Amino acid sequence: MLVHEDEPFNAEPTPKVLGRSTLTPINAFYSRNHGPIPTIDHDKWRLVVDGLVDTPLELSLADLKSQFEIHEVVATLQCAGNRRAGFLAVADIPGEDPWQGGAIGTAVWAGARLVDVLAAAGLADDSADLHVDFSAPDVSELATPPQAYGSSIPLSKAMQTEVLLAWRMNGRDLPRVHGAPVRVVAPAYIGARSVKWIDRISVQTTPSDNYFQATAYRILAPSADPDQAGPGDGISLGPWALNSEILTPTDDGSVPAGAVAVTGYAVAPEHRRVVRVEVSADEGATWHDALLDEQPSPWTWVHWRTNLDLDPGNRTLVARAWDDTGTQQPQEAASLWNPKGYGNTAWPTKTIHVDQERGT
Ligand SMILES: Nc1nc2c(c(=O)[nH]1)N[C@H]1C(S)=C(S)[C@@H](COP(=O)(O)O)O[C@H]1N2
Ligand SMILES: [Mo]
Repeated sequence: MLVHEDEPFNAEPTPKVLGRSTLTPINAFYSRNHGPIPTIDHDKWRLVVDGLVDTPLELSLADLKSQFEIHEVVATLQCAGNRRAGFLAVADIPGEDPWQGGAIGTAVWAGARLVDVLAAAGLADDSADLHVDFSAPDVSELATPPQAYGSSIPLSKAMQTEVLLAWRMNGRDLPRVHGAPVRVVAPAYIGARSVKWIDRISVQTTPSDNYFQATAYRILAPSADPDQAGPGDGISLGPWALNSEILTPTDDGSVPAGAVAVTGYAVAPEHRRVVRVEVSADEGATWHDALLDEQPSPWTWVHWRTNLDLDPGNRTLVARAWDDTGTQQPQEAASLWNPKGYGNTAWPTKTIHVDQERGT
């Protein structure tokens, strides 16, 4: 793992490791934290469900596991800061980790559906324009003022069957660093909404007023001073946008001339599919279709691969993904740059050295 920070712990796998499998092993799954990882006594843990519901609940872990049907969802989590490193050539982003393309991973999550828990709490009007607020106990000193982590999703998303209160990951009990005993999994939304160590769910008329919803995880205007940003500034992030990354070869890597294997991943926005990924070795003059691996579920990335016949020399590889609305990624990171460095979905590029073929 490439560790960006020890405290709070922030780390991502290397591209090679991430590219090894469609399902990311737990020990290769990125970890994104805003404060210390809490130690929670699973016997004492309670989940409160309150707000605009008829019958507020207080559930123990045993209650949650016994009163609700367990469901499995194979889903990708991706941090809004994934690929931020690609913004740094445009302009510096102080105070934020320079994530490469590894702030993303795919796991088999299992737990109760959020919609089932809301129904048990007697959610009155599931069609109303409401928000589901998530609270956690980990206190972040990075927030202004320092506060426990929280965020929210619209009720319309919370009602969807893919949104889980998960206590299992890849067939094992959810690890502490990934939110044990229970975390939210909100597929196709920025990772910040998949609140770990959740202890309270509240249905309310407004989005969370937590720092990490109201002030952070927003696209500020390029000219804005992030230190002056306050609640409501910029564009609040929820669903993510079409994105892709080249995993191999790696930047500055050397490969022998001939057939060079190029691999990576692509993710589509919710309710869309990645239908084409192209790779170019001549700055987009010509493109080669990559083969798409099987996608385990509509809520995951797709891995892709192709071989390019490359002569010796320095080459820049470029990739771009298309979804089933005919949309493809923006070309330039400069066109997306924002002061907190969220949502870099520009064409990924890798500069490589193609050596003489062995034996020539
Ligand atoms: N309680 C809590 N939940 C949290 C966070 C956090 O710091 N505290 N980080 C969020 C962010 S920004 C991301 S990208 C994901 C990362 O989940 P992971 O560490 O399991 O990969 O958790 C989200 N949930
Ligand atoms: Mo994140």
